[in-house]
Amino acid sequence: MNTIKVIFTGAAQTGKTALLKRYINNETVSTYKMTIGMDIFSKRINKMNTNFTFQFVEIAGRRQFDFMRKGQYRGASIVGLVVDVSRRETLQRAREIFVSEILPWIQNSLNKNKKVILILNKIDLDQREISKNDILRFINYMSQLIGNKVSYFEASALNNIGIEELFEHITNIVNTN
Ligand SMILES: Nc1nc2c(ncn2[C@@H]2O[C@H](COP(=O)(O)OP(=O)(O)OP(=O)(O)O)[C@@H](O)[C@H]2O)c(=O)[nH]1
Ligand SMILES: [Mg+2]
Repeated sequence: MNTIKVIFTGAAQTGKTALLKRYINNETVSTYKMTIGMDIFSKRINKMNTNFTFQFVEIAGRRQFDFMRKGQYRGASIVGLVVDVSRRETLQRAREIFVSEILPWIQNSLNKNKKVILILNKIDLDQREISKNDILRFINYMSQLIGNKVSYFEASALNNIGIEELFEHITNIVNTN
């Protein structure tokens, strides 16, 4: 069987669980329940007459689980890096995670087809602490280090905005591998 491993990472409370539950079960996560360590969500998808199992692994954002983070990347093809538009510190945390985890994951892998997706979540909120310019700068920064492996999506797990496009993109990546 073809299993594709996709990591969802980013600061605590950026909406990783909410995005995945929206996509997998069309479930709304309205109260925060922290993920403990990590969580796995699976979905079977048929592409080009082949069955794929997408294994989405969420790495919890809370600092108390930092000791568990690094090992999760083994065997992953795609990383979704989630940022909360209403909290600037989540962009800073994304940059840290990029440098300390995503960059080594890409540099140490023999397979060159790794992809990184920056996901700006909670775009339903009017309170914005992250601008388009901040995002562009961060994408440029990542692209200088890993080339054209970076794509960018905006979403609201709460209001179901951009979810289909995001996961369509993720599940289509296998077509080009
Ligand atoms: N307004 C708004 N709130 C959201 C959205 N997505 C998630 N939330 C809320 O943000 C909080 C955190 O969501 P989670 O999905 O649990 O966050 P997480 O990234 O999984 O957090 P950890 O598991 O601790 O790393 C919850 O209260 C959600 O209801 C969104 O798109 N818009
Ligand atoms: Mg979570």
